[in-house]
Amino acid sequence: MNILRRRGWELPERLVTPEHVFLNRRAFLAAGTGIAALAVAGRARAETDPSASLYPASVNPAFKDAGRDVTPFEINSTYNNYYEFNTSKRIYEQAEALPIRPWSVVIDGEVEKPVTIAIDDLLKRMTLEERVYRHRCVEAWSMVVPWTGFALSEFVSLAKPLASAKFVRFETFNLPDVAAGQKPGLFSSMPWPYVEGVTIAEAGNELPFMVTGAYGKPLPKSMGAPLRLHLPWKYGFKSIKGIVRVSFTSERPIGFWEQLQASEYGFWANVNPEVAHPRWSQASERVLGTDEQIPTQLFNGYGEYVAALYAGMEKEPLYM
Ligand SMILES: Nc1nc2c(c(=O)[nH]1)N[C@H]1C(S)=C(S)[C@@H](COP(=O)(O)O)O[C@H]1N2
Ligand SMILES: [Mo]
Repeated sequence: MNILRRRGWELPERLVTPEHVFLNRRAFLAAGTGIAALAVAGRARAETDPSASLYPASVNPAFKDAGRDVTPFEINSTYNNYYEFNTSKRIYEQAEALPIRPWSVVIDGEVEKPVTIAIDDLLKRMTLEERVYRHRCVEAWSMVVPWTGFALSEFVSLAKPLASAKFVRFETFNLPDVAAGQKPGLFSSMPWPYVEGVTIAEAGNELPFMVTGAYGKPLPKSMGAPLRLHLPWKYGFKSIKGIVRVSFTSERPIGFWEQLQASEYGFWANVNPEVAHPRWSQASERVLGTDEQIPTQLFNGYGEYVAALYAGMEKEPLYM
């Protein structure tokens, strides 16, 4: 297990990370000692989380198997992109400081009636299920996660958007006192809060999943608790974590990464092995927690669900 982990960590994600601040190697190795602490914190949380009794939820048979091994929890919950905390992959200890109760989500913009809903009320109103999804980061690594959550389309029905709503815009918390990466000065060029968006048509697709749990338990903070999105056919940066606001808009939202570097990270960001990132190939991916390098699939293998969304849109930069 140790060897498996160490190998996964030592693989050269630093060569392909989108950030320009590379990980300090000594800090990186030192972080390994925090695993046991995380396991303890995770257990404590599972006992105190008011939503704990909702897990595990029943598995959606259409998504019970992603065709690859599920990435071990210990790896997945300790290897994360969450720039609010810092730009390394080792944010899980810092993320524990995020208060996730009380937590509410604002629904506003082009809707019949803007509302603010407490996370536990939202959980009661939505149909929770488990789905095993593949995740492909733009940095050319991938993982497989048994998520628990509800369909974004069910959330959209709850929000009752107006006909003028063409996009759904998601926003993460902005808490510089808790999340050091958001402190002015440190990474002050970063356009906080983190924002992402999809079209209304994409939001109505079967795949987009509002995630509240993973591995049959409430979601670890490192993975975006208490609410994150997962869009399995798009590069991972679209799958925004720590959501506090969902707005329905007539204008296309500009995502965090698009704002930082529009020439490399666009609105659509659909996975395509044939369209290279300006600085690296997207043809294959490293399987997190293993030494394996496997071919990347168009739409991350979810084309049967989503390809029709993009018919006639060949002029759009669909794959960056
Ligand atoms: N708020 C927020 N959401 C985010 C990110 C982030 O830095 N901040 N990183 C994204 C990226 S690049 C990836 S690959 C996934 C990682 O999710 P994971 O930590 O559960 O593996 O979260 C995405 N969502
Ligand atoms: Mo990513």
